[in-house]
Amino acid sequence: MEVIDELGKENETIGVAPVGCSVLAYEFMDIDMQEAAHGRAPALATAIKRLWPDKVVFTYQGDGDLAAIGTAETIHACNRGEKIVIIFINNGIYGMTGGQMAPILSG
Ligand SMILES: Cc1ncc(C[n+]2csc(CCOP(=O)(O)OP(=O)(O)O)c2C)c(N)n1
Ligand SMILES: [Mg+2]
Repeated sequence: MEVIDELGKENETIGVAPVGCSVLAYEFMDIDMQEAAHGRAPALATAIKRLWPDKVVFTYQGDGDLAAIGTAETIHACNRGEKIVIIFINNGIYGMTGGQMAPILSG
């Protein structure tokens, strides 16, 4: 949000939050937000960005969402070079469902 503030883009930013603890992100950011199905935020963000190329579009995804169920959507969005920002919240667990192990990415 600090970056959006600095850019002065509050009214031109659309965030995408999927299933997981990030599902309530719209409660914490005073910008337009869209819910995505589990793991599908990069696909939805792709559609939003292609519809409104002048908007700043980002996703806010946990590791269970991004790196487990959403691996394909994430890799393919990156491979296509979509002009979106993907924010990866890597807490190592599926927090929302009780702490099962999530894929751990490092490097
Ligand atoms: C299609 C589907 N599969 C499984 C679930 C159950 N589910 C809800 S949240 C979640 C994992 C969330 O983990 P993560 O993305 O790491 O978010 P965190 O809560 O850790 O921030 C799962 C598997 C679901 N809601 N929908
Ligand atoms: Mg997690």
